Amino acid sequence: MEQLLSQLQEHKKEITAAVVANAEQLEAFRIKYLGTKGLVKSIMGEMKNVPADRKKEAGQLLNEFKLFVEAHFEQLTAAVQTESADAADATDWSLPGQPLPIGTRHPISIVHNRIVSIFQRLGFSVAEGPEIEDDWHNFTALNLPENHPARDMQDTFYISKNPDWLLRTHTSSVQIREMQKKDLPLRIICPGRVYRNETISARAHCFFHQVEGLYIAENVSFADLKQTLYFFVKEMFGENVKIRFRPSYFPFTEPSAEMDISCLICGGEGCSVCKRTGWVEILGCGMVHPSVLDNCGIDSKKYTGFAFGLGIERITMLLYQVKDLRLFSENDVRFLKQFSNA
Ligand code: 2U9
Repeated sequence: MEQLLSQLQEHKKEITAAVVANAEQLEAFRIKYLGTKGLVKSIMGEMKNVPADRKKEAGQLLNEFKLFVEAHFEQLTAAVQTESADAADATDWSLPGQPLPIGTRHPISIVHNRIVSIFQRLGFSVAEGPEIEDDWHNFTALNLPENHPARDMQDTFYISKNPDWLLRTHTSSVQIREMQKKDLPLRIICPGRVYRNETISARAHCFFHQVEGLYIAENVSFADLKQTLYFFVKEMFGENVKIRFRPSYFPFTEPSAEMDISCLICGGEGCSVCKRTGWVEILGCGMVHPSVLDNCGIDSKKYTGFAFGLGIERITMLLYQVKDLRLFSENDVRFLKQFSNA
C-alpha cells in the first residue's frame, strides 16, 4: 500500500512536468496516461494485489489519481487550443496589404472643378471672398437698394450682433469687391457657397453652390457673352447640345437673359425632365448694369461687361440625373460613392 502511494506520487510529479506543445504531443499524452493500455488503466489493475482490508482505501487513492490525470489532460487540451488559435490569428506578412478606403470626390466638387477648368482655359481667374457679407456688397451695390422687391427672392440669414451683416445670397458680392480694386480689364469667376432662407425640400435648400462670372473691359458686348457661354456649354455637355436665350430680368444686369440647353435626356423631343418642352434652364446672364459699374467706381461710359451666374447643384442634377437636392448634403456614402473620382 505504501509502495502504491509513493508510486502515485512519482507519477503525479512526472505528469505535472510533462510538456505538451501541440496536438500531436497532446494525443501522445492521452494515449500514455489515459489510453486503453495507458498508465491509469494498468495501475487500476494493481487493485487485485491489494489486500482485502485495504481495498477501499486503495480504491479512493486510485480514483483520486485518475481524476487528477483527467483534469490535467483537460488543462493541457485548453492550452493547446489557445495556442493554435493564436497561431491562426498571427499576421502573415507575405499577404497583400489591406486596401485603404480612399473615398470619392463629392459630386458638387467634381462639377465645380470641371466648370472652373473650362473658364480657366478662356482666361478667367478664380476670385474668392467672405461668406459673411455686409448689406452693401450683397445687395445695394448690385442695384438692390433697401426695400427693393427683388430682395424678397433672396431672403437670407442675418447676424444678430450686427444687422448689417448677413450670409451672402450669391457670389456677386465677391465680384463687387474685385471691381472695387479697379484693376481692369477684369476676367474672373467666383465659385462658392451661398445661402437663402428657404424651406428645405427636394428642390430648395438653405445653402447651395454657385459659380458666377464677370468680364469687364472696353467694348465687351452681348456677342462676347454668347460666345463664352456657348463654349462653356459645348465643353460641359458635349458638341451636339443646342442653346437658346430668353429675355429675363435681374436688377444687376441690363439687358438680362436666361440660357437654356436642349434636354440631355430626350435630345429636345420632350420628356419628364424638361417638362415636355425639350429645353432645360441652366443659367442667368446679362450685361452688367451701368449703375453697378458706377457704384464700384468704374467709368460706365468707357467700360462695359458681361456677367453670368449658375447653380452647381442644378448642373450636377442635370448631368447625373439626381432628383433630390437633399442628397448632396446628407452625406450618405451609398449615394456619394457612385461618383467617379475624376
Ligand atoms: C456683378 C454684376 C452682375 C450675375 C448674374 C445671374 C444672372 C443669375 C442665378 C443662377 C442660378 C443665381 O444660382 S442661381 O440661383 N444667377 O441668374 N447671375 S446675372 O450678375 C452679376 C454679378 C456680379 C458685379
